[in-house]
Amino acid sequence: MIRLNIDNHWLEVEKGTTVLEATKSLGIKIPTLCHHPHLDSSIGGACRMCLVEVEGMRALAPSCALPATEGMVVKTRSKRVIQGRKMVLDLILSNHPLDCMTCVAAGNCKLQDYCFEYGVKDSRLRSGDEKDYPLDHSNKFYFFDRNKCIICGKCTRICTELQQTHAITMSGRGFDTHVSPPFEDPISQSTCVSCGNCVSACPVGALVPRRTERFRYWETRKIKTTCPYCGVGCQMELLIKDNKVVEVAPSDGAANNGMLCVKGKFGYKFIDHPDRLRTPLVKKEGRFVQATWDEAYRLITDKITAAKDEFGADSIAGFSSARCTNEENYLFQKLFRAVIGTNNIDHCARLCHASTVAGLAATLGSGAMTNSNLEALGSDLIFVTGSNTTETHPVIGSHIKQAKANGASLIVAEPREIELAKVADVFLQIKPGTNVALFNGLMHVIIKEGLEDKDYIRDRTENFEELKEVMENYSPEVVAQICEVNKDDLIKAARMYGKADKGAIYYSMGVTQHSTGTQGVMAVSNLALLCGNIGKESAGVNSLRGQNNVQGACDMGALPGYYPGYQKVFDSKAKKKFEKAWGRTLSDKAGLTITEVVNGLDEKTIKILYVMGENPVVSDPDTGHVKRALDKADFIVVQDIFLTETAEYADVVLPAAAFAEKDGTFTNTERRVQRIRKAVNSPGESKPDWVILMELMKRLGYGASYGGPADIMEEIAALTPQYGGISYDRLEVEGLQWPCPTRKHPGTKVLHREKFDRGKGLFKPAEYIKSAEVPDKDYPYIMTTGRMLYHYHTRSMTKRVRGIDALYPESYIEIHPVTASRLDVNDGDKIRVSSRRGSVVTKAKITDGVVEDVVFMPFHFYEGGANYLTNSVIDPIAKIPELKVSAVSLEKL
Ligand SMILES: Nc1nc2c(c(=O)[nH]1)N[C@H]1C(S)=C(S)[C@@H](COP(=O)(O)OP(=O)(O)OC[C@H]3O[C@@H](n4cnc5c(=O)[nH]c(N)nc54)[C@H](O)[C@@H]3O)O[C@H]1N2
Ligand SMILES: Nc1nc2c(c(=O)[nH]1)N[C@H]1C(S)=C(S)[C@@H](COP(=O)(O)OP(=O)(O)OC[C@H]3O[C@@H](n4cnc5c(=O)[nH]c(N)nc54)[C@H](O)[C@@H]3O)O[C@H]1N2
Ligand code: SF4
Ligand code: SF4
Ligand code: SF4
Ligand SMILES: [Mo]
Repeated sequence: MIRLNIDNHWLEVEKGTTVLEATKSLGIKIPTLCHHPHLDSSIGGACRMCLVEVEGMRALAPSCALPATEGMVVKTRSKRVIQGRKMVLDLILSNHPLDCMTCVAAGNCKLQDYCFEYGVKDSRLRSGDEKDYPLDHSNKFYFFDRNKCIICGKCTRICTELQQTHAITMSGRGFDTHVSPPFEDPISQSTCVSCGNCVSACPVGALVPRRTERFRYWETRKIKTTCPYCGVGCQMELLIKDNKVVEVAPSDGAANNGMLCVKGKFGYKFIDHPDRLRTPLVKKEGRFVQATWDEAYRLITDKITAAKDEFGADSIAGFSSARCTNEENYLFQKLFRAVIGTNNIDHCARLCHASTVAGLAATLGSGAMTNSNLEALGSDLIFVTGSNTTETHPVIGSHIKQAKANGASLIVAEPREIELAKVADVFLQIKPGTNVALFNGLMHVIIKEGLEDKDYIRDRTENFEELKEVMENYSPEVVAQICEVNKDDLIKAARMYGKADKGAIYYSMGVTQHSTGTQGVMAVSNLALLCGNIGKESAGVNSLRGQNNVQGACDMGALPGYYPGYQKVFDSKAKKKFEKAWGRTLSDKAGLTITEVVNGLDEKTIKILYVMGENPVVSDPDTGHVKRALDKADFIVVQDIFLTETAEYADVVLPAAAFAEKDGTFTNTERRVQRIRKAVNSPGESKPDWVILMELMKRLGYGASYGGPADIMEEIAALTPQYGGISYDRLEVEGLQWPCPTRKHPGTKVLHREKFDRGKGLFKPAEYIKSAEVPDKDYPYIMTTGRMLYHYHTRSMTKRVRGIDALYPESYIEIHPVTASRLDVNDGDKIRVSSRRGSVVTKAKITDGVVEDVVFMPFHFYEGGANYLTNSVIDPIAKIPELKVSAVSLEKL
């Protein structure tokens, strides 16, 4: 510790603390323009606004870059300091336009605030030459006004050090120093990914978001909430004017370190979109007509009661929603289990991490991400496989790139040359569907070379001998051939992972969405156990959960075999516990999964389907089959915020409130339960999902009365051991990571530290099995599917965000240049893609990011949609469909 004196107060701070940081603990506010809490302070000091006077030093020093030293005496408000800061402002103003009256940043401009505070009206140094640079408004989400730039360097440092995109830099020298992409192109021509982190940080009006509303910052109020898109769970503030969200600002939460991606920062215009559902709709003679809530509820309860009487409760099924809150998912499964009487509830986790839940539950005893978002920063090796992290979990992707830039090694195993592959130390461009062989090959080398963690294996695991025996067959030669990778690269990767001290694995859909998905997950788990990487900080098996609340929807029991907290429906003790709590007899028969429900509709064993916040017509495999199945249903309810492609098949559509219009909690990928908060009123007569569900429960004769989501959380905490200590008052301060069993428990950062949930970690050796469909003469290409940065799933939200829709309005397929020339196809040409399930027309996107016989399609689009082609064959254990491998043919149109 170091003792120093600031403004006549002695205080102790840790070594390495800057004077600026030290002043904070005294509540002293020092003005800053270029300072950012997550940027490296050793290279700060560009704007010099934070000047302080230090006894014994002749010149004033910028406090943000000044390390505290023993006995230092600092003055932050002396006359000299004030003079110095005024001089800085004077200099900045000397060539800054004085148009605060019309500047959109007014009220959110630090320069304006400090000029007011220090009484600086104009500059004595003004040259008279007004700058007249053209605006760069090439980016769809923000613009850059060089005239207002004070060259503080914050934006370029954020883009480089934090975002790690290197899209903008400081160009020119002396008076000509300015911000621009490396080659002075417009920003849209750079590698910019529109994350907006530079925009949020700009202290003046030089980088500003494009606006659709006119507002002044002082007219807005701010509500802290959680991003409604991906599972990173970024914390953000919604700026509200007149019941409208007019801007979003990042918040410094433990999940995101103050960063956002383009969807969180700029993807909010769906909230007040005119397409929002405003009233219940009932289909009459094939057309939707507006209905009252009473009519809609009555119709639903009549149909449910009749189907239950005639065909039994198991003829009814529900799809819950990873977009909805924990409280809503809890009520949805309670409605089905306790009120309707069936376990037929599932949600999109089935198409997503069902294999993780099954695979990790078998090997570790708990199917959740073992470590936490920010731990990537401390890893010395990161192995990313089947996760396009920079596009699908962008903020975690940036943290991985930060770790790499700070010296960590990076291995990427992927069929496509994704952004992380470009900076990886080893890139294994594997053939889709060969994960198990690859992971086995890595283990083979690690065992052969004695790099396994012998103590860990002895103390914390079981069944190593069997693993060793099975891995024997996966020599680098064999594996290199199966995966179509270079043998030496494979060996190099195995050595790197085997020797790492803190080796973290990050994986997602490229591992799970296969007919052998569970084996793929178990193989990942084997690899991590083999090297003692589970239960350790900055290591682990990090299954990146996809949706904002898919972790929570699973935790809440929106799964056919589990009550909340993964308590099994066929476990008589668990059943009794819930029967007592809910006052109803429950079914001990595991319900049907999404894929089985679709088949059930097709076979007419399922009569009624209730879909809350999912869009299976676009997201489920084999769209043709899904549509035929939905056509056969007796009655469909869809509860959504928009009239989706699935809602078109509904008999009743219920309008729900979106994330910004209700209270609740989401659980992010690192198991952190975080609040969302009502910021605006929902449109028309729409209601929060929890209100709709509660009213339906009542009308079906079940006494449910919750004053609000906090009450529902109380019930959840009482019945779900992992959530036992979670309550709204605790969440006010910061999100909590489960397991958090008691009110005093601080939450859990790293799982399996001392022991595994199942006791010992179990090696479950898996053999490589080919994908269900392999290319042949008729369908010679392997098609894999997935996502891209800007769009989110079935686009119900992102297609309604103007900038995003303008960038990516339609479906496309990535094909290799050699394949394209073989087919005589040019970039942008129309192309027909066919599989055994169907045929679509899309556009060719030529890229050498894929290999010659592999093509990639994003599944976001309904027109020309990938899922008309995908294979609905499932993994027999997890019942997840093989969305990552199907055989297709290509034809130029
Ligand atoms: N922008 C955006 N972000 C999202 C989403 C979104 O729709 N848009 N959705 C969210 C959801 S729910 C999820 S689940 C996550 C998914 O996040 P990711 O899993 O990262 O996304 P995908 O693009 O489906 O697949 C990841 C990668 O797997 C690769 N892959 C394909 N086949 C194989 C294989 O056989 N082996 C290996 N090792 N890799 C393979 C693909 O090339 C792809 O780059 O993203 C979440 N984040
Ligand atoms: N080919 C292919 N297909 C895939 C995948 C793939 O990689 N390849 N990935 C799969 C995966 S991992 C996933 S997770 C699924 C996702 O599949 P879905 O969950 O079906 O996709 P979303 O578009 O997220 O659907 C969510 C719906 O919820 C609505 N919504 C949003 N907020 C609310 C709310 O507060 N209340 C209510 N009631 N509704 C709301 C949205 O408007 C949207 O219609 O797709 C799967 N499909
Ligand atoms: S654009 Fe803003 S953040 Fe970037 S250097 Fe200029 S004033 Fe600083
Ligand atoms: S928006 Fe993001 S990627 Fe683009 S310049 Fe700014 S920080 Fe860099
Ligand atoms: S990384 Fe995910 S949670 Fe964060 S802003 Fe982007 S979409 Fe939202
Ligand atoms: Mo997902």
